[in-house]
Amino acid sequence: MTKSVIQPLESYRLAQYAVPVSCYLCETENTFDAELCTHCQAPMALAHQAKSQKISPRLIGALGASGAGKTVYLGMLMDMLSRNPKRLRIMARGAFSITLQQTTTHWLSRCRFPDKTASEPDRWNWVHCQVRRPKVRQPMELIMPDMAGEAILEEVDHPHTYRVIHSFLKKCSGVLVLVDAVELMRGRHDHDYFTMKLLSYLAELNVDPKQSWRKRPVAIVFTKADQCDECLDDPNGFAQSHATGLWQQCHERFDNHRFFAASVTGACANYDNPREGRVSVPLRIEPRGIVEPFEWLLEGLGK
Ligand SMILES: Nc1nc2c(ncn2[C@@H]2O[C@H](COP(=O)(O)OP(=O)(O)O)[C@@H](O)[C@H]2O)c(=O)[nH]1
Ligand SMILES: [Mg+2]
Ligand SMILES: [Zn+2]
Repeated sequence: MTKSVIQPLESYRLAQYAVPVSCYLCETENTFDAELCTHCQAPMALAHQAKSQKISPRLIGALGASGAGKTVYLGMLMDMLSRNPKRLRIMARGAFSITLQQTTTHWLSRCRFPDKTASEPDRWNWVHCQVRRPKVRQPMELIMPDMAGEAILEEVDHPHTYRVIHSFLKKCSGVLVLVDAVELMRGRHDHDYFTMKLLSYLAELNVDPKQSWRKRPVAIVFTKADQCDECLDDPNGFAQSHATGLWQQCHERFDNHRFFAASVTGACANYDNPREGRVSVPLRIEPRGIVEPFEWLLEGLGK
């Protein structure tokens, strides 16, 4: 004998699927419960957060080759801003926005640098935060992802391979471009070429002159300045002498650019590990020049 069972008809659930949610980056419509955008893989949490706010968030990019120091820089920036409210007051939106800061400080406090960022977009850390500046009434909502250098290079070399990067940079209001100063000082130009490719990608991204990158703020940040006094003293002069092509391109294509130098550590030691090769160990955390490029960028956005 088969027992009769009452099966509740939950068709009201389907109604929720009838109202799509647009991805914040590429505007593709997704279902309300999608975690990542089906088109570009950006987290849909950004769209949900943006919908619940009056001000629409602006996008800020931290770009640079793999190993330039993006993860360490962004993690330290968020940590410094959240601890020094006199300069800029920052409030993370959504628990996911704290992970980058948490991981960076976790490893630095154990005298290690954080692991390399995975190249799959679904594994990147995104930061969505509200920033209040002294003497400015209106707060800003910002979104910053920590993208992998390999993915950025792949997109620059073969546009549209990483849709999330393409959509992001089209809509982005300003960028911090990180360049490894130590590599430049040693005469290795991989980071220099990478940055030049990236800047020409940006310059050619929007054909409409009204949306072009010419007027958007571009901060070039020389990282690992603890190992390169020359760039700490005069970042502009350092660019001119050690990254001439990059310096020229900035002058010709970006009206609103500036060179900066930054470092997270005061000193590092190196040792050879049979499994990982040469490993760099942060001995002292002594951040310098971390907040300045970000402050300058925010001023540029406000104009
Ligand atoms: N000396 C020095 N080395 C740094 C600094 N920041 C990063 N590094 C080194 O650069 C490596 C790559 O940093 P990471 O932030 O992961 O680079 P990303 O690939 O651009 O995200 C780290 O493992 C460190 O060895 C710094 O401020 N000073
Ligand atoms: Mg990284
Ligand atoms: Zn999307």
